[in-house]
Amino acid sequence: MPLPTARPDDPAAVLHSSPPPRAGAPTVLKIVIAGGFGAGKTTAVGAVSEITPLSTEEYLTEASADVDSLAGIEAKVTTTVAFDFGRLSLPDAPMPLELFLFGTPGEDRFVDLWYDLSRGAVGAVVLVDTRRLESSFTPVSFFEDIGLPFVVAVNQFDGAHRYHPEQVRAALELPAAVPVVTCDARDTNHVAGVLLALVDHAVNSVATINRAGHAPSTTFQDA
Ligand SMILES: Nc1nc2c(ncn2[C@@H]2O[C@H](COP(=O)(O)OP(=O)(O)OP(=O)(O)O)[C@@H](O)[C@H]2O)c(=O)[nH]1
Ligand SMILES: [Mg+2]
Repeated sequence: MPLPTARPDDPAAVLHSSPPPRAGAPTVLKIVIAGGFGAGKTTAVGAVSEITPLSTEEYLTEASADVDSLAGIEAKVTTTVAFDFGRLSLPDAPMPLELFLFGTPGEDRFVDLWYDLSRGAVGAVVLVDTRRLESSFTPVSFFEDIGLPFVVAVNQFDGAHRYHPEQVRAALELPAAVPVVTCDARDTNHVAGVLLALVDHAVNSVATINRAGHAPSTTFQDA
C-alpha cells in the first residue's frame, strides 16, 4: 500500500496556533507512539498512562500467522487492531504538560490509520526492536514522508543484543537531527524520558522551521 504523501497538520502550526493556556494550566499535546509489529507500543502507553489505557487488542490467530511474524516475540498472543490511548500529566516539566498518547497498530497494512492518528500531533516516538529491525523502516519512512518530528526509542528487550544508538542510527539511515535513545517500554520513568525528549525535539524542529522562514498555514485541530 503506498504511503500517503500529504502532510498532516503542521507541527509548527500546532505549537503556534494553540490558544495560549490559562496561567498555570498545562499545554496539551498529542503524541503518536509508533513502531513495528510487537515493538512495545501498547506496553509503553500502559507504562506511563495515569488513566486506565484504552486498548483495542485482539488475539492473534492462525490466519494472521503469515502476515504477523512472531520471530523473536513468540510469547505474544494479542495485537492492536485500532489504537491505544493514554494520558500523562507532567506538571513539573519546564513547561507544565498534559500529553495525550495514541499508540498505533504495528502492521503497515494499517497505514491509513497511522495517518489519521498523526493528525494534529506534535511528534511521534518510533519504538524499535533491534531483533526485528526491518519492521522499523516503514514507520520511520512514514514520519519522514509526512514531515512529523520523531525520535527513535530502542526498546531493549531482555536477552537482545545491546547496540549503540549510533549503530541503530546508521542501520536505519537516520539523519543526525533525529534523536536516538534507549528505553525499557515497561518502565514508567524511561518512557516519560522518551516523551520529554520528543517534546524537546518537536520544539527545536519548530524553531528550525521558523528560522528558515516557514509560515505555518494550518490550524490546530483533531487532537
Ligand atoms: N522483555 C521485554 N518485553 C517487552 C518490552 N516491551 C514489550 N514487551 C513485551 O513484548 C510483547 C509485545 O508488546 P506490545 O506492547 O503488545 O507491542 P506492540 O508494539 O503494541 O504490538 P502490536 O500492537 O501488535 O504491534 C508483550 O508481550 C510485552 O509484554 C520490553 O521492554 N522488554
Ligand atoms: Mg499494540
